[in-house]
Amino acid sequence: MKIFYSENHRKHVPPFEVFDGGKRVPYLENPDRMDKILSALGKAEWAEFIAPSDFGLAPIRAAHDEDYLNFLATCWGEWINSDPNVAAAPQENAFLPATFALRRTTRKPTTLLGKGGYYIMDLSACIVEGTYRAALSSANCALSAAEFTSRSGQTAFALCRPPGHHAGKDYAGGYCFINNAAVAANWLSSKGKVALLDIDYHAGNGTQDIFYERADALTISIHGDPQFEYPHYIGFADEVGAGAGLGFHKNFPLPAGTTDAQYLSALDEALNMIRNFAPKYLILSAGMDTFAGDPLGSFKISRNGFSQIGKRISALNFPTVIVMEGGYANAALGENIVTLLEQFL
Ligand code: SP5
Ligand code: ZN
Repeated sequence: MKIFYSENHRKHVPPFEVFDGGKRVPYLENPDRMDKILSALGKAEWAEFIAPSDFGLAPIRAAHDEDYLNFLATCWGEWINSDPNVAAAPQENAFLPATFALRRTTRKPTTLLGKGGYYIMDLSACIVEGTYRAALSSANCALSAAEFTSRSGQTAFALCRPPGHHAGKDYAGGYCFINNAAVAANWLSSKGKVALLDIDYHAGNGTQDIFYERADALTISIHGDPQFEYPHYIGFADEVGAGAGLGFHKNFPLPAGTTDAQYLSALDEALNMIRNFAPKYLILSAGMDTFAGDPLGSFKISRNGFSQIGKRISALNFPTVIVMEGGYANAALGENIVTLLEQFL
């Protein structure tokens, strides 16, 4: 299996994030995640690593707002110039606003911190010097995998970091800046219908946002119920698309403690919807934070559960682009993703 991966993520290492309650904790979405995955894939003789090609900004602009992308591109430079304390200790600092746009006011702010609160939804999308470059490379991994899949009809894995599925048209959040899966899906959509299935523990709010009014892409997310779980404001069962996209989005909010069996029954329903939609391509947003031991999750998915999940998705038999999303139980992360990928060989 072709694995598209870039080392450029290593410069995106925010020194902290802020949890609910204002607690500063070490950044959970860290390069060690990739090291664990690389080490597990290194033992798999089927894994073939390829550096991504540079697709330029056009396919990223096609899924995201231009002013938002300009903000991402210039944020760190402006931040470091705005405060001598940041310039004196850049490694200990991150750009992280503390004031957020109330219900997305239509007035666009002009100051850096104003833009921060307008374009960022939470305190885990910290921007540091290497963030923008890492995010571009991550999107290029997804695009390169999509190109390979469209050319060969074979399944490919985009080993993306940072992840993407919380990033909407014009906002960052939940460790995500550019929505890698959505950029790749939009790129593929010129060649035929695309289904996006999101199995990350958290609702794929960004992907939902980007495709909400489109009928040429079916988006489905299976996740912890936003009634109790992040991202709290989106991912409910009654959100089913709008306008031309009505009926082309589906959320499966599941309770805390969800077991393999409960999960697989929701997955089967999702897979039936995908079969009926009959896409030309499938994009799988593969977050592994449904794992029983994940520090951000509440589900009880086992290693065997991941193999069942992979087996059922793979049985759809669509050319599939698997895109890495979350997963923070680093010690088990490598084996978990390899278990999922093996079902597609
Ligand atoms: C891609 C992805 O999985 N992003 C997830 C971002 C979640 N950020 C919110 C963190 C909320 C922290 N809650 C602490 C729960 C500790 N049990
Ligand atoms: Zn997640």
